[in-house]
Amino acid sequence: MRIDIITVLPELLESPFAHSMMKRAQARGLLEVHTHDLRDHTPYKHGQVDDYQFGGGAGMVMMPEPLALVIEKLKEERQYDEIIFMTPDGLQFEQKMANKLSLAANLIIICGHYKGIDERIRQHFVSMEISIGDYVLSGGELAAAVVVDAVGRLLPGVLNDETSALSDSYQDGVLAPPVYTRPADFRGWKVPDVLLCGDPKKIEAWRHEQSLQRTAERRPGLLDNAGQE
Ligand code: 6GU
Repeated sequence: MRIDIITVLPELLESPFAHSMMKRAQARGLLEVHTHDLRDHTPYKHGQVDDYQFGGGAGMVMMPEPLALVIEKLKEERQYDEIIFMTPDGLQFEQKMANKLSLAANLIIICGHYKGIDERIRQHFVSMEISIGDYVLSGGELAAAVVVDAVGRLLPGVLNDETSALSDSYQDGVLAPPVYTRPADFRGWKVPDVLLCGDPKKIEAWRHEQSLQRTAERRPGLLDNAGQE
């Protein structure tokens, strides 16, 4: 998969993909992340990429021309499955969306700043708008990093234990069960006996029950949708 990220703050996107799983995904040739500094593509002087909004009001808006130029240049080079705009008024990002996006070959992600981007770019270029939650970030970069991480780890071959993505919280619509490691007795706080019993069926049953219990307590709404799709 190839992901092209358009941003005014490319530095913000260096570290998130330089470590751990995302680093491995790229080293294995399974994921390519390319960031594009919008200021390198603007036809305006002094790297200008934003301007006052028509009709007045506080806050700058990202101009359409620089964005259109980068997007068009990328589209000449390959076909994109989605052109995504990161915005707090987008569709709420969730695991199902990550699963779907992980099947794409090429994605463009546009990071918004200031008051947002000129509406005409959304109308004529953007195919999908994503928000990562009901709060406002100062720009789309951190949100884009969240999406790339969630999608990138699902690419076949990225996880060492192929089954482990399947047992993630949310993957079957329920939260993951609690996990323990050594020592079995830590300050008198003991690991549940069942995990030490050696019977995989019993352990699986316990984990399933814990998942359901945890989901019922913390996110009861998830159970209404569990098992669908
Ligand atoms: Cl995608 N962008 C910004 N700026 N804020 C957000 C967001 C995105 N998702 C939640 N808050």
